[in-house]
Amino acid sequence: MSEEEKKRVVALIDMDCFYVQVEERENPGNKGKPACVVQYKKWKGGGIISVNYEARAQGVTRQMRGDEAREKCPDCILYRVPEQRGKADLTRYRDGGKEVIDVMCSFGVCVERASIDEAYIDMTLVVDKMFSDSRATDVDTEVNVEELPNTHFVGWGNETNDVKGVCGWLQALSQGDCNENDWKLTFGAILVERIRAAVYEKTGFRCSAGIANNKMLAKLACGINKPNKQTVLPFRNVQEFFSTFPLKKVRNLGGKLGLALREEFNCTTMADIVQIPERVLQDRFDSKTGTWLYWYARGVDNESVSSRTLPKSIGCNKNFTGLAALDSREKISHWLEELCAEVSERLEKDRETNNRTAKLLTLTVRLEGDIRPYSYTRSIPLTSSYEKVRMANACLAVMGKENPCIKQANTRIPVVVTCLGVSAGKFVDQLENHSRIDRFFVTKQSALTGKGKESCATGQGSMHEINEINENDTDQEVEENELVETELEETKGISEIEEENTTEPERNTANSAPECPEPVSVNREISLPSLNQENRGIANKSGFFASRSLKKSTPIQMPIKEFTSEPVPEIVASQESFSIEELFPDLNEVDMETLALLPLHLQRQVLQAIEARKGSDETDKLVVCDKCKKQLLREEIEEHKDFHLASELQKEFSVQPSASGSLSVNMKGQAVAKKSSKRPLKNQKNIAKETKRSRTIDSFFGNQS
Ligand code: TTP
Repeated sequence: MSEEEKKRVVALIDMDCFYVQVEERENPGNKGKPACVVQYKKWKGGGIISVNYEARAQGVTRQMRGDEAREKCPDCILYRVPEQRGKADLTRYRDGGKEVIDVMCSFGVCVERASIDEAYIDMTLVVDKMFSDSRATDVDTEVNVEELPNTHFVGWGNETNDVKGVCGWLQALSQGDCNENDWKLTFGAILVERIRAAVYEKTGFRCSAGIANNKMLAKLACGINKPNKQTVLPFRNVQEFFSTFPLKKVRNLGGKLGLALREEFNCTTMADIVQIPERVLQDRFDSKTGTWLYWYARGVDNESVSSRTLPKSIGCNKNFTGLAALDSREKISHWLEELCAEVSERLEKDRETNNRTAKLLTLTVRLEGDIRPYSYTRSIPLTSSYEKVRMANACLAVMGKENPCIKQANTRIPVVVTCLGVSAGKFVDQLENHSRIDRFFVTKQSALTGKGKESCATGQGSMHEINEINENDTDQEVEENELVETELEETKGISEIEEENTTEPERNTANSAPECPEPVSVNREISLPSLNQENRGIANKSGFFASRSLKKSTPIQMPIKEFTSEPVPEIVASQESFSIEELFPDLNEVDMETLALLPLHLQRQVLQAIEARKGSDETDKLVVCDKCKKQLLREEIEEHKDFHLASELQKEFSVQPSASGSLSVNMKGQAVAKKSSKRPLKNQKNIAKETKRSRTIDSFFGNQS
C-alpha cells in the first residue's frame, strides 16, 4: 500500500431499497409496511425490482413476481413504476437520487455519482482537517461512541453487538494500537454518519455506507451491514476479510476476468489470488492487468473518485420480446420517435438545469438474427437541436443503412428488432460550446435563410464514418445497457439509461406490440454533421479493427466506407473564420472526436499544429511505423503494430468463418465481424497456432475497453 493510498478516505453511500423509499415518501401512511416496486408489466403481477426490508423479512425477494410476493406476504404493497409513452418513467427516482447528491455535495467532499442511487465520495481533505484539528487537542476526548451510532468496524466485535465492536475499536485507538490511517478512517466514519443523517433529514431517505481507503473496499464494506448502517473496513483487516470473501462479488471481478480467475486458477476468494505470483498473472493477462490484479487482491485500488454529479449520458431503451418484436419500418419508426421524444425532453431539461449540450447520439439495436440474436450500436453527431423527429429520422436512416430492408415501407422485415436504445452523451459546456465548436455547425440552409430547414448532400456513408470513429464509446454504451439488465448494481444509472427490467418471459403477450401507427413520413433532410466530400477520399481503413485503432492513435485518417446516393445529413462551415487557438485553446487537450466533426482543412491545421508542438518538445518521442510509414508517439507504436496484426487477422477471419462465432450474420445474410461490445470471439485455429499473437490482440482489445 502506497503512502498516498493510506491517506485516501473514501466512502460508498448506497440508498436502501431505493425505489420503495421513493414510493413510501409519496405515501407516508404506508411506511413500515412490507412493500415492493414492480415493473409496469402486469403478467403475474409484474417483475419485482425493489423490495423493502419489511417484505424481505417475510421472504419476499427480487427474483419473485408480484403475485408470488403476495403469496408469501399477503399484506405486501405493490407499487408500480409509472409509465409514459408506453414505457417505464423513472423521473421520480432519478429526481430523488439527485436530491441525495445535492446533500452530499454540501459537505465539501468530492462526489462521484455512480448510479441512480449510489455515489462514491472522497473525503480525504475534510478528514485530514478533522485529524489535524484533533491532534491540536486531546485525542482521547475527540471520538465519542455516540458519534458512531450506526457504525461497524470489520474485525471488531460481531455484527449483533455494535457498541462492543465500536467500543473495542475506539479503545484500541485511544491505547495507541492504531495507526494514522485508522484514525482517519474513524473520522471518515463520523463524517459519513453526519452526511447520512443530513440525507435523512433533508430527503427522508435512509442509506447505508462503506468507508475504506479506496473505492473497491468501500463498495465491499457497504454491503456488509444494511439497511441504515455503515461499515468501516480498516486496511489492517482486509486480508483476513478477503480470506472468505467470494471474488465474484468484488467490483471489476464479476465478469470475464473473474471467470478466468475462477476457472483457470481455481480462485474462489480474493485471498486465493494472493497466492498467484505477479509474473504468472502478467503472463496470463497482460503486464498492466497482472500487476493491477496482484495489488487488487491485496486491497489496493488506485482508481480515483472523480467529481461527477451529473450522468455521463441520458438515454432510454425498450425491449420488444416475443410477439412484440418490431417487424416493420413503421413500428421501428414509431418507437424511435417515442424514445427520442423522451430523450429530447430530458436533454432540454438537462440543458436548462446544467448548462450543457450533448454532442453525440448513440443508437443501440438488438435483433433476432437467423442463427442467434445480435446487436449493434452506432453514434450520430448531434447539433444543438434536440428535435425529436430529426433525431428519430437520423436513427432510422442509420438502421436503414445497416439493414436495407428497413427502408421498405409497409413490408415485413425478415429479422425482427427486439430492443431499441437511444442515448445522448459527450456533453460539452454550453458556453464553451457556443463560443467555439458550435458556431461551425451551421447548416447550409440555416446560414442562407435563418430557418431550421437544412439541405443535404449525398452519401450516407459519411454518417457511418463518424460512427466508426466513436465506436469505442458506443461499445461502452452497449456494455452499460446490457449490464443494466444483468449486473445492475455495477452499472445502473451510471448513464441514466432508462431501462426496462428484463425479468419478463420471452413470450409475453401482455407486452404486445402497440397499435401499428400510421406510417411516419420520414424527412430525409436531416441536419446532422457529416464529413464533406473532401474527407471521403483521404482514407480507406474500415471495419472493426480500423476503428478501434483510430480511437487510440491520432485519428489523422478517417475510416471511410463506400457511400451511396442516399441523402445524408450535412454540415457546412459557416463563413466565420476561426483560429485554431480559439477552437482548441489547449492543444494538449484536443478531443479527437470533436476534431473529427470539423471540416477537413481545419482538422489538418489542428493536427499540424499538434505535430509542430510535438516537434518542439517531443521529437525524440516520435517513431515511424515501417508498415504504413505513419509517424507515431513511441508509446503508441506497439499498439499500432497490434492494429496491423489485427487487420491481417481480420482478413483471415473474413475468408475463414469461425465456428466459435466470431462472425455474425447481418440482415442481408452476409457474414460480418460484429461491431458491438460482443467482440469477435477468437478464431480457435489461429489461437492454437499463434498464442503469442493472440495474446497481443487480447491485450489490444482489453486496453480499449
Ligand atoms: P439496488 O441498490 O440494487 O437495490 P435497492 O436500493 O432496491 O435495495 P438495497 O437496499 O439492497 O440496495 O438498486 C437500486 C434501485 O435500482 C432499486 O431500488 C430499483 C432499481 N433496480 C432496477 O430497476 N432493476 C434491477 O434489476 C435492480 C437490481 C435495481
